[in-house]
Formats: sequence, structure tokens, C-alpha cells
Amino acid sequence: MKRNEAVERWVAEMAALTGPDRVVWCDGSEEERRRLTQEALGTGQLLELNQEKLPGCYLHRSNPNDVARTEQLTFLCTRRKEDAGSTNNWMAPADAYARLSGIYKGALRGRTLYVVPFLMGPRGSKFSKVGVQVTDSIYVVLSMRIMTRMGDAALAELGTGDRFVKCLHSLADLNPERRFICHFPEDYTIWSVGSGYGGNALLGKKCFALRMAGWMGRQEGWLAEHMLIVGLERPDGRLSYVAGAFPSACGKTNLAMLVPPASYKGWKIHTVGDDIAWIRVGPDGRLWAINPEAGFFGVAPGTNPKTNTNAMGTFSSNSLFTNVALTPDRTVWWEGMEEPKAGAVGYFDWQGRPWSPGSGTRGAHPNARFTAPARQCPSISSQWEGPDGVPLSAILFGCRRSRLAPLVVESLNWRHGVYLGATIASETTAAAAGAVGVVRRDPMANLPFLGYNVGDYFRHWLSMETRCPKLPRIYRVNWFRVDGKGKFIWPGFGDNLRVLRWILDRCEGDAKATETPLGNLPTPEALDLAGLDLGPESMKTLLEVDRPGWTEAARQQEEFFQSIGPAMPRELVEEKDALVKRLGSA
Ligand code: GTP
Ligand code: SPV
Ligand code: MN
Repeated sequence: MKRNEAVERWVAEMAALTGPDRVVWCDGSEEERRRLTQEALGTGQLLELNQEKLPGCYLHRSNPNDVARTEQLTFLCTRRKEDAGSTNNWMAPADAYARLSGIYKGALRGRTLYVVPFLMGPRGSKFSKVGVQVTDSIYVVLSMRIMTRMGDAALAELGTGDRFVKCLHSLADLNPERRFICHFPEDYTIWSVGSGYGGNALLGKKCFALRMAGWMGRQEGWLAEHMLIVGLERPDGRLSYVAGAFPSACGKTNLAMLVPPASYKGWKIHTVGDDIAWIRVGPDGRLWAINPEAGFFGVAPGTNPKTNTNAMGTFSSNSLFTNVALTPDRTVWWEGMEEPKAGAVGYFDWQGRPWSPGSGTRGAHPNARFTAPARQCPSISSQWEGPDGVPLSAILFGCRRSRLAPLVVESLNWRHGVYLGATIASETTAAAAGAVGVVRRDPMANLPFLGYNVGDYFRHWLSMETRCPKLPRIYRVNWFRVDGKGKFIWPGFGDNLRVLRWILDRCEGDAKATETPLGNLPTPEALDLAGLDLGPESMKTLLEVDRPGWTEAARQQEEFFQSIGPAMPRELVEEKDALVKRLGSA
């Protein structure tokens, strides 16, 4: 491999700061994977799973104080505080560098510093971008190997250039008091310390591909979004792609690889991505999306052969499992899989403690995850590594709302669609540390991942109208309405295709809708419900427009918009006012 002096210089600097015993450059080879795996098995960072049933698969247990993203410890470090905006934590760059340097200083004494060059985006794509992460965690190295194009391939893409994102990571002492995830977009730099968990530590993912890329995309005229990308092929061969933003643990992975209902003969699903989309205006005037990642870091609980058989197929080999339960035959288990017999012996919970099924305590952590190569997904699209990505026919904004938000709403136009995305509110999940089930604002399902001022972000979305002649339609969906007993009303998962089908039909102009104050909703007949056990009462709930509820929601939106300050685009406030007017006049 040709040497890259800029990378070598930066690595030397990071080594001088952290003081490792050894520096190891990762090439991404199979031999390297085997060697690092052996080493991690030796230290207990990884546990070997049943190699007959799960070849190439290993279990990792993270520190119990380090099991989810920590948004309160995540900072944007821009020169001007306004650039971080009202929704991000901010630290002055000089303060952040000084504070974190104190923690990194000598933190790698007795440890190895691994140099992990990685590429976000397909090889040979002009949209791809290179990063180099240095880390003291083998789990992180092996995860980056699955989640990105890692090693020599990335260095080859960089060549002799010096435009790479510099990612410094150390577990340090895993002390939550000394845990920080800091972004310096003006310096192309990410510093993360004190956590080994997913989004905090795999710096190509949320830190680079959303926050850093968001910043770049704003300057360069494209979007970095918390979105799945999926192709839907009809029986007659017509193929359309949609991208969808859903908050963390709200259904992206599942929608990206859904299995059509039995009655949908001839429909095919083509998975392109499950978490992140980079979206640009193509030469044909449409929006085109690439998946910058190479793997899935998916929520394990709830995943089973019925809900997501494609995920089951994806992680059946060459995968890592984090914070799941271990079964007597050294396979993996989590809540939502078939229940083992109550009192069965030989199980261990996610913390490695002997555990007995049916005991009332959890086997897996609610945010337990699998890390699996995308290419192993049975429904992976033949286009998933295409250098230009795929063209979008529709954009979805999803939320998790047990009440109020209807199953699906169609926007009236781009501006209204941006408003629908900007005003997402969703119940919090275990993907981030903190309370679960609390409704909070989550604009474009991207709140925790914005790399700049949320008001400027809204303006950037609005500006697509002038940049893109053939914009896709925007829809808002909610699979998570519950009945009086707290049960989900909509069957979800594969049956979500029924909603997607209405959306595709709408995009092509031949499906019925009713105008409501919220936007266009399907007429009850326009949604294909054949074979579903859903009474008219249930459908009424799923498609109701609760006027007092939305009037109150609009009031809360007003508060949110005001909290954004001067960067808030007036156009979206006007959309909110228009909604209030429509709600009042009926
Ligand atoms: P991140 O990886 O955190 O960004 O999450 P994600 O949006 O990819 O969420 P994922 O698809 O992994 O789903 C999270 C949880 O929601 C899992 O427990 C799923 O089983 C559950 N889930 C997904 N889709 C549906 C659905 O349509 N209906 C219901 N009821 N649950 C769903
Ligand atoms: C999310 O929380 O949205 C995830 C997992 O996809 S993490 O990589 O930790 O961000
Ligand atoms: Mn995510």
C-alpha cells in the first residue's frame, strides 16, 4: 500500500498524545480478522459462539454503564455557538480539545493503538468519503470492519490526498464522568473517549456519516439523513425506491428488509440501507441516495423469523452480537425470540450472569444489537453498492406514537412535507441512555445526529425545492398506535407494505385519498387490508384526525419553533399556522 503522509503524520500525533505500547495499521484482510479475533477471545472482549450454528460469530458484552448512545455527553464544537443551534450541546473547540486531551493523555499506556482507515460509501463512487479512526478497542476495529469498507481499500481511495476525517477513539477507563463524544466539523475531526458502545465509538456511523456529513452536505448542497433505503418491485417488474427516516429503534431496519404479506405474490423487496442515506440531486433532476455503510448495526430484541427473517439470515454468520443472552448451546437469545422453557438451565443474561428464562428479569439488554455484513442480507439489492445510488420516488418520515399520529399522511407539497418531517415527535427508546417512552421532538428523526443548527437544517431541506426539479413526495407514517389495552393496532412489519403500496400508487397518480387538515389520508377502501384481522373501528382509529389533539400539538410545535431562535425558517411557521387554520375551519 502506498503511504499517505498526511495520515502518517496525524497518527504519529495521536500516538504521541495517547502513548500506546504499539501501533498496528489495519489492512482489512481476512488474516487480520482472525488474528484480532483470537486476541479478543484471549482477553475476554469477545466470547466464541457455537461455530457450527453461527460460523464466524462472537458475543461482546459491553460495560453495563455503556450500553447506548449518550446524547448528554455528545457535543458539537464549532467556533460559533450559533452553528450548533438550540438542539445540540456545544463546547468551544479549544476547551474541548484541552479537556479531552487531559483524558487521552497516556490513556493507551500498555495498550495497542489500532489504525483503522475506512471508506463511507461504495468503492469508486464520487460521493464516498474517507476517514481514519485510531482506537484501543479490538471490538471497535472488528465492528468497523463489518460496518465500513475498512483497511487498504479506504487508503487506496484516499491516495495521497489529505481530506480524511480524523477520528480519535479511546475506551480510556470507561468512566461515564469522563465520557465525551466531540465533533469539530471545521477541523474534520471527531474525538470520542470513555465509551465502547456503537454510535459513541464506531465513529464512521452517526459521528461521521450523519453529523460530520451533515455539515459537509449543507456546504455542498446534499443531505445526510437517518434513513433506510429500500426498493419495492411490483409483480409487473416496476421498481421504485423509497427512503425513510424513523427515530432510533423505530423500524428502519425492519422496513428495509420487510417480507411481503402472503397475498403479495410477485412483490420483491430490495434492501439498499437500514440506517443512513446520503442524498443528492442527480443529473436527471431526481434525488438519488447511497447507503454509506457496509453493514447493519441492528436492534436485536423483537427480531425473529416472523418479524424479520431477512435480518435472521443476515446475521447467521460473520457477525457480532452485543449484550444479548447466551443459550446453553452457545447461541444467542433475546426478548421477542421464541421463549425458552421457564426454568431452563444453562442460560446467561447480557451481563454474563446465570439467568433463568421466565424469571421475570431480562435476558438481553433492550438495546442489544447485531453487527452483520449487509452483503449477507437475503434481500440485499443488486444496486446497493452502485456508485450513483438509487433514485427516490418517495420519502417517509416515521414516528413512534401510541396516540394521535395517523397511520399515514401524504404531504400537500414539498414545503408541507418538510414541515411534516420537522415536526416529528416520537416516544424515546432504549437506543439512547435515559427515560424510555417519553414523547420528544425529533425533527426528521435526526435530532441526535444534527451536525449544525437545526434552523439552518430546516432551511437546507426547504432549499431542495430550488435545487431539485423532480422532488419525491413526502409521507408521514406511524406503525405504533395502541388500543385501550396497550396492544399495537396495526400489524406492522411485512404488512407495512400495504401502506407503501398506497404510497407508490399515489406517486403514480391512481390511488384515492381524502383531504384532511393534516394532509391527504387514504380512503378506507384505498388501503389494501385483505386478509388482515382489522375491524372498521381499528381503521377508524388509525386514520382519525383528532382535531383538539392536533390543535394542542400545533401549540407545542410553536414553542419548539420559537426555541430555535433567529435561524428558524418562517416558511415552516406559516405551515403550522395554515394547519391551525384548517383545523379551525371545518
Ligand atoms: P436504529 O438502528 O436504532 O436506528 O433503529 P431502527 O429504526 O432500524 O429500528 P428497528 O427496525 O431495529 O426496530 C426497532 C424495534 O421496533 C424492534 O424491536 C422491532 O421489532 C420493532 N419494530 C420494527 N418495525 C415494527 C412495526 O412495524 N411494528 C411494531 N409493532 N414494531 C416494529
Ligand atoms: C441509533 O441509535 O439510531 C442506532 C444505533 O442506529 S447507534 O449506532 O448507536 O447510533
Ligand atoms: Mn440509527
